[in-house]
This record gives sequence, C-alpha cells and structure tokens, in this order.
Amino acid sequence: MERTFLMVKPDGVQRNLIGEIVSRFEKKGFQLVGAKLMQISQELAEQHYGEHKERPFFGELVDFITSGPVFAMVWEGENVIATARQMMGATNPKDAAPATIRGDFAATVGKNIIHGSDSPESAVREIGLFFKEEEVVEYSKLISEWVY
Ligand code: IDP
Repeated sequence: MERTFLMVKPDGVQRNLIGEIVSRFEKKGFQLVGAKLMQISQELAEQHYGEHKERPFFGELVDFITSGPVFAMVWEGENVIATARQMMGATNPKDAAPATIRGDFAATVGKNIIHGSDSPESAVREIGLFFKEEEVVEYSKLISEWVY
C-alpha cells in the first residue's frame, strides 16, 4: 500500500480548511496514518523545499511556510500519491480545475493551501523529514474491503 505526505499550509489552517481537506481524503477512501499540527522551523522549511533553493521565490516560500502552524499528514492507499495530486489541483490555482482543493479554495500560487508529495521518492523523503517512525501508525479498517 502506497503512502504520501500531505500538509495543510499556514493559509489553509488560518482559513479553517483542515476539516474540509481531511474529509475529502477520508471520503475518497484513503486512510490517515499520521497527523500533527506543528510549527515548521526555518531549517526544516529549507530542507523540505531544498529543490527550490535557487528559485527567486525561495525566500518568500520559506517565510510563508514558517509563518504559522501547518497540519502535517501521512495518508495511505492504492495510488495515493498521484490521486492526491489530482485532488489538490494544479500548483497555480488559476489553472486548477473546479472540484480540486486549490481550484475550490485558493486564488494565488503563493497561498495555495496544500502540499503533497509528487513522487514515491519525495513521499519517502518528506515523511521521514516530518514524522518519526513511531508517529506513523499501522492499522486496518474493515471499510478497506468496500473501497478495494
Ligand atoms: P507543488 O506544491 O504543486 O508541488 P512546486 O513546483 O513543488 O509545486 O512548488 C512548491 C511551492 O512553491 C508551490 O506549492 C507554491 O506555493 C510555491 N511556488 C511555486 N511557484 C511559485 C512562484 O512562482 N511564486 C511564488 N510561489 C511559488
């Protein structure tokens, strides 16, 4: 079963969208296996967004992601990495389709509500950055039989 790292960014927390976002992934049939409200340090932000270090918006991105609490999550399910990216919508909300999270709730690329791993390699890296092994819980639900 695949796992991905999803995070409600500070704008999503401030706008009371944690419940809405968790609900969408629950209803889809994915299983929450780790979650915490946390304040990201400068160091963790720079590690997490390391691939964007040379981009002109890097400073702005790190300032934003450390500007308030985020809600970090690990979700599990078949094809959850790619499906979660589809449910999030395009990076720039102006291109995000209706019924996606960014399409429905976000207006600008700088404040686009949610982060999600873009590949199996990023998922492993990001889960490891944000969660200790014992913070990710392995458990089964009877509903899985009705989803798969
Ligand atoms: P993703 O979040 O959809 O995976 P990435 O290309 O990995 O998109 O970019 C990481 C984050 O950087 C985006 O979610 C967005 O918040 C921010 N970002 C991307 N491009 C810009 C930009 O041109 N200006 C400001 N922020 C940007």
